[in-house]
Amino acid sequence: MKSDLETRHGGRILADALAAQGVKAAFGVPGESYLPVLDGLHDLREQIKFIVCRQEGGASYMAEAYGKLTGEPGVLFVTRGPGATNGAIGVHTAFQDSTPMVVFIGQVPNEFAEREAFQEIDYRRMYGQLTKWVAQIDRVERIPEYVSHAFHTACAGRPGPVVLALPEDTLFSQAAVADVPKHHTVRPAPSPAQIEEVRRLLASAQRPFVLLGGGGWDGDACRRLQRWIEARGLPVGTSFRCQDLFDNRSSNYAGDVGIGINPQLAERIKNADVLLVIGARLGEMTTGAYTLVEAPVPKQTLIHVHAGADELGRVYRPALAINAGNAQFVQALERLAFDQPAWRADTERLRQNYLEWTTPRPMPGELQYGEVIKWLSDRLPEDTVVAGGAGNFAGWLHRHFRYKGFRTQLGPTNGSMGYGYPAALAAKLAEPKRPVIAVCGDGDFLMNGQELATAVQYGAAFVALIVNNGLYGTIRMHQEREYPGRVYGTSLQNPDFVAYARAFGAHGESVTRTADFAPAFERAWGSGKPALIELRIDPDAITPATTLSAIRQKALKSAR
Ligand SMILES: Cc1ncc(C[n+]2csc(CCOP(=O)(O)OP(=O)(O)O)c2C)c(N)n1
Ligand SMILES: [Mg+2]
Repeated sequence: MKSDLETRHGGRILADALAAQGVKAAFGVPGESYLPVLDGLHDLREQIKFIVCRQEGGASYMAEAYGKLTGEPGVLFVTRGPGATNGAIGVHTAFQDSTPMVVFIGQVPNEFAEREAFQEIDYRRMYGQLTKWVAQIDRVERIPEYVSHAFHTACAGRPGPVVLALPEDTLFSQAAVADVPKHHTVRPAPSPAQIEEVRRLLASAQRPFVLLGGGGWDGDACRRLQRWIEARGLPVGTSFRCQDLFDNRSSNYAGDVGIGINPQLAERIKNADVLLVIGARLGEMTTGAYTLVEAPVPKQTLIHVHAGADELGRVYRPALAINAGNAQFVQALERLAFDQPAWRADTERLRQNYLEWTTPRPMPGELQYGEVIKWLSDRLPEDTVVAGGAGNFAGWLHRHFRYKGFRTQLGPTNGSMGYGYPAALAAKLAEPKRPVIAVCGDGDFLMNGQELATAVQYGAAFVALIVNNGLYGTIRMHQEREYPGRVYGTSLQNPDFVAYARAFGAHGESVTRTADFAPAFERAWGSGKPALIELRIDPDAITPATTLSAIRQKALKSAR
């Protein structure tokens, strides 16, 4: 009965609503626009950790990475106007990466609405295309309902971000309302007829290929699917930056289907007769810019399984479209048992290709970055979380690191720079017992280098590698190819990264030769502090397989 309920201000009602959702951490940068929320969180500080960050871009990546790692919505608080604009980057990442996330933004009081008051933005319009749902909570009594709706929406079907704007008067007002229990995650299941059709199509296939990707997975579903795939002898690949959905050491694993794909794997996917895609969106990066699978009617018999009904038939008209959650589909799949001895030879051949493809090749310079990644892959504990950002440096990581289990990889499938460092930090805060490393570019790292202060403040001991080539290398590569010799706007003058680390109270190392990496890593790993290791690589080594000078020569030759 309402009259028996305690009267609380909006900020406390919101904090209690988060606690009811099981929220344990929230990331943000404070603003005067949501002071009552901080006051509410102060009461619950033993239950919910509010991690105060240095820039909303970093905070929003942390919330996204937290959601990606745990499967529970990452929670972000930003102030109105400038906080909301700074925070957009992680919301876009959550949208493209299908990560559950709930973002709270301060808002001008209702009485000032639509006057373009101080820092006023209509978030429904601003965030409309970046989210699953945007709303503004105009009445204090309805906070529990809106929060419940937000968590349901973020997790249901294809997960994604939701934004709730909080007008100041809603937060300062008082009400006596009941809390709402934790949300349910609702995902559809396949029908028996659909599973029978999967059996019929797959059992008669000569060159099948399974592709896994997207959001909404869990460790149990991944392990069970792996067992099923191994028992069938099927070859499997993973979509762009979703390499941890299948143990890369399995002899059925054929590699990642993303940027810089193994050309033999690409050919094999193009020539597959049946393509079983589970959870992946079949986006531009995963389809080799829509070349591996032709749009809109694929040559392969496409079985597309996705939790979001909107994704089915969005680009490709599948032979069989199944609207199902990944776990629900795997559970149904487990009832099917069939085998085609012919598949095994093909799977073995693909595996051999993968092993050759992922063996590091020599690159210019004294520091062999591919060997460094291989060294880490061979030695880091199996459950280490490896967070990466966007840039060519990530190419070596994708190619030479073997991911060994679910959620050992955190990467932005939307190709958003600056992700690796805050993502690693969020992982360390979410699961302090797990080892964590970040792999960053020099350009990439400095987009959120300020979060080193957050790592030090919360004692998050993880090692970040900064691959320093003094370039926005990816763009330089494209520039040399398109406009050879006309270098402009792609060179970087970097700080002394060791001094930078030390200035924050972190551990710093710089490595210029391959042999010096292991001892530097051991020191950083053992420092018990946030640590940075600068890897000075030869800028000519632009990808694991080619050099800038080779790209320039080739472009000049074809221009002649
Ligand atoms: C937020 C953001 N800004 C710009 C870009 C465009 N971009 C993609 S890669 C890249 C350069 C990356 O430089 P660095 O981190 O040094 O990695 P490198 O390519 O040199 O290895 C840029 C500017 C992007 N993807 N994301
Ligand atoms: Mg660089």
